[in-house]
Amino acid sequence: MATLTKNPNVNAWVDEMIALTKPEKVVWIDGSDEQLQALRDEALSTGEMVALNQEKLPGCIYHRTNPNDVARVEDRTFICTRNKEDAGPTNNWCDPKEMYAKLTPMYDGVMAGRTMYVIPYSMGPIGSPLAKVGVEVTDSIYVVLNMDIMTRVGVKAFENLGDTSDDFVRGLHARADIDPEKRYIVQFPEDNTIWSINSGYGGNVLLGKKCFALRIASFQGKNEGWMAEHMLILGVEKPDGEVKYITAAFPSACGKTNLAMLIPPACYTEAGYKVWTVGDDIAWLKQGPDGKLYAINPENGFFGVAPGTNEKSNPNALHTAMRDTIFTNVAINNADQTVWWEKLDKNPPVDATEWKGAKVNGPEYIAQGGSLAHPNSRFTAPARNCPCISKEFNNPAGVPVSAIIFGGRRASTTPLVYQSFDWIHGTYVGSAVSSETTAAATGAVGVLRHDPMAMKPFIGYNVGDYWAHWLEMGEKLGENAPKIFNVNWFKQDENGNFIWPGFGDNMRVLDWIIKRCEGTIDAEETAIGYLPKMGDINVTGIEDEVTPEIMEKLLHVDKELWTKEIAEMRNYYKELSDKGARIPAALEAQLDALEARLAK
Ligand code: OXD
Ligand code: MN
Repeated sequence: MATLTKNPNVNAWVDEMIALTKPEKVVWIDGSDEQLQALRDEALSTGEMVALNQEKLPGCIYHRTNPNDVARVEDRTFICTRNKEDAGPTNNWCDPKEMYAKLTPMYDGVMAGRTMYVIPYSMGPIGSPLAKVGVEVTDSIYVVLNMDIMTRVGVKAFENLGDTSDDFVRGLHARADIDPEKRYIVQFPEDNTIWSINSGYGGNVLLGKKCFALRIASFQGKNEGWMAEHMLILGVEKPDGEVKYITAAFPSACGKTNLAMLIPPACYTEAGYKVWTVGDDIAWLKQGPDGKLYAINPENGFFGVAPGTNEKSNPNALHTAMRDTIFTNVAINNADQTVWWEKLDKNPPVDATEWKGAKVNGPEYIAQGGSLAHPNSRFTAPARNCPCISKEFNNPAGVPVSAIIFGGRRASTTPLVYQSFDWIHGTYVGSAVSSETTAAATGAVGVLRHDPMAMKPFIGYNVGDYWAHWLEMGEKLGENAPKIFNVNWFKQDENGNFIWPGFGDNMRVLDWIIKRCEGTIDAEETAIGYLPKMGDINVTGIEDEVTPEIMEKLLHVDKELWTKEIAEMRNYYKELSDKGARIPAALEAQLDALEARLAK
C-alpha cells in the first residue's frame, strides 16, 4: 500500500524499518472506520481479539496478553543518551550505539511473513501548537486498535507535520517471541526514536503514551521550554459558570482517573458545581501568549486500570468503558460474554474465564485466593464516551491552569492538604513526592518509595536537570505561575483505617484549593506551608464521619515525623547526587529553610 504522506523524512524512515524487519506486507493506517473495522474483524477471526456481547457492550472487544507480559517493565526500560550523565540516576542507561547494535539483529527479519502497520498519530488535538506527531510501525493489530483509541490516528496526523518537517517521533514495535528475557523498551531521546520488542502489552507497546508523551516529550519540553507531566487535568465549574482548571500528579494506585472524573457530593451539585475531565494521565504544559500556563491532554482516550472501578468509585469511568472499548486481561462472564473484574460488584460470574484463559467457577476461584482479572487489567476507552468530558478537550490552545497538585499515599506525616509558599517551594514539594506501600500489597506497611512529581519511571533525562527545568519554568511564568499544593487522601488512624472518605468528597479539598487561588480564603501559615484553618474544609453532609477531632488529625503537622521526613529527603538528594544527579542549589536551600522553620 502506498505511503500516505509526501514527507520524505517519514518515507525514508519507514523504508528503513521495512528493510530491517522485512514484513510480507505493509499497511498504512489512514484512520478510516472501514479500515479499522476490517482490522477488528481480522483480529476476531484469528483469535487475537475475542468478541463480546454487542448488545450489552456495543463496539467492545477483548484481548488476553501472554501471562509473562502484563505490565510496564521498568527494569528493561532504557534511556539511551550519548552521555550517561544525561540519563541520570533514575534511568537505566546504555550507549545508543551499543543499544542499536544489540537490538538491530533482533529486529532483522522479525516481521517476515507478517504485516507491518504504519500508524501516523498526533499527540494532542490536530492543529494545536502544543501537539506533536509520531509514527509507530508495529506488527500487532492490538496496537493499531489501541492507538486508534488513545491518540488521533491517520492521515490527519500528517496535516500537523507538513510535507517537510523532521519533527516526528519514530516508534518501532515488534512482538517477536514475547520473550521476557529479550524484552526491551528503549528511548533514544536525542534521535526522537523509540524501539520496543518482545512485548504486546499496553504501556510497553502503545508508544504514544509513556514512551513518547512522557519520556521523549519531557526531554523535548526541556529543550523547547515546556513540560510533559504525569498529571490529570480537570475543570471545576462553579455555580456562576466560571471553570477553574487544576492538574494533579499522583503515583500509580493513588486514584488519578478517579479524581479526574469526580462526581461532587450533593451539597456541591445542588449548588451548581460540576467537574469536567480534560485528561486522566498526562498533561503537556506550555506558557500561552497571555503569560499563563496552558495544559493539553495529548491523549484521546483512557487506558484505565479495571479492578476497583465501580459505580461508587468511578461511575463516569465505568460508563465510558461500556462501549467502543478494548478490555485487556479482565475476566469474561461466559453466561453472556460480558466482562468482570475484582470490585466491579459483589457477584463474580459463576461460569467465568479468568484472565489467563482458564474456565473456572468465579466465586470458588476467588474463595481459593485466585484473581479473576489480572490486578493490572485494563480498559482502553475513547474520551468522547466520558459523560463528564470537558468541552475544552479538543481546544488546540489547551486550558489555563490555576493550580498544580502533588500527592501520594501516606499513612501519616502528610496532612490532607497544604499549599506551598511559592513555585520554588512547590518544586521542592513535588521532588519529595513519595508513596507508601500497603500491607495488602507487600506485607510491609509504610515502606516509602520516592516518586518525584510521580514521574520517576517517566523522566527522559537527568532528574536534577528535570528539577532545574521546573525552576526555569517558574521563573518564566513569574506572577502567572499556578499555585502548587500537596494532598493526601490516605491518612490513617492508629488502627489503619482511612480517616478521609475520599472519592467524590475530594471535591471539598478542591474547593479550598480554588478559593486559595482566588485569594478568597485565609490559611494557617505553618512550617511546611499554608494549611486550611479549622472549619474551612466544607464538611456539610459528612459531619458524622469527619468530626472536628478527625479534621484536626487530618490537618495535623507532626514535628517529629517531619523531622524524619527532612532527614529522609536529605538522604534521597545525597543518594541521587552521589549517582550523578545535578540537584539544583535552590532545592537544597528549600530543605534548609524547611528545617529552620520546623525548628522554630
Ligand atoms: C501507569 C499508567 O502505569 O498510566 O502509570 O498506565
Ligand atoms: Mn500513568
